[in-house]
Amino acid sequence: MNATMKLCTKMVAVAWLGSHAAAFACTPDLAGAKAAAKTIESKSYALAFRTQPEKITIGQHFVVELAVCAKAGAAAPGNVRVDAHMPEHRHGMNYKTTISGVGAGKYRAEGLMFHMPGRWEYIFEVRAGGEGDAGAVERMTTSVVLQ
Ligand SMILES: [Cu+2]
Repeated sequence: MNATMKLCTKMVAVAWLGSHAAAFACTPDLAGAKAAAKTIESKSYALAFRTQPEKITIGQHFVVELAVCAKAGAAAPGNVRVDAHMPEHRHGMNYKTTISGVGAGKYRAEGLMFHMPGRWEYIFEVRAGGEGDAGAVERMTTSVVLQ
């Protein structure tokens, strides 16, 4: 496929998504966790996550379980990154997280720790895999206040 054709395909995909995105949003499946999971969206992806334990304790490691799905016409997620920071304090966490795929669009991130009270913002980055927009990164954020 030459560059011009590629560009055309992309423009068609974007136009189509623009008019149908809301009706065709996917539902990320975190089995058995619907009630506790929080769902956020970007242009191409929907992501649901929950923490383990559900209530985060300051200074205690916790796990984030998440599920990602591509909306209609979007490239499948290639890989996912999870990070968190305190926007008002301009610092991140003191530990690096590790994330592993656990099958069917599900991931498990370990080693997160919020070491002080205040507003923490999760940053989820989904990198497109496969064809089409492969390599494009979309970022989703949501925050939680710890007391
Ligand atoms: Cu801080």
